[in-house]
Amino acid sequence: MKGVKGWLILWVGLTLNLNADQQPSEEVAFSNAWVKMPMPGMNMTAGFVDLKNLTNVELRVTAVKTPYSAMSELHEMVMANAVMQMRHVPQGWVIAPGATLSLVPGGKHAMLMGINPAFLNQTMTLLEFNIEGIGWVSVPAVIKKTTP
Ligand SMILES: [Cu+2]
Repeated sequence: MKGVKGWLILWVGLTLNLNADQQPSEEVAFSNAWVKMPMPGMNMTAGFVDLKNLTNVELRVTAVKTPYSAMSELHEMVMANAVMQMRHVPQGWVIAPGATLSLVPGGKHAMLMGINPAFLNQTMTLLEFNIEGIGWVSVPAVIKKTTP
């Protein structure tokens, strides 16, 4: 948990406006967007969504962010030495034309770190994804206390 205090300080003075960054997109369709409420005492969590490519070309998701996480990364779960491990995927993921990228518990996910304490009082947030050649697109995401 090194650096947590530094992240908290970064949040001081920031104004959170859930609507400011919203960019409706004709290139992608979102569904099932949600973010897990962090476990008590933790300041990291994960976000999930289905992201469909509505275009006729490949799209690459290259980054994720939210209004409440100081640092956010694209992660996936992989088996290494018979143990499930979480890995950062800096190159992101390609979505074929018409295909859907699913971020789900136990699989690919948006790793959200340095969670602003104000997040704990919210019921909604935004998941924002950077798509190569398009820019940032975002979807409102329900905050849930447990995995459904
Ligand atoms: Cu992760």
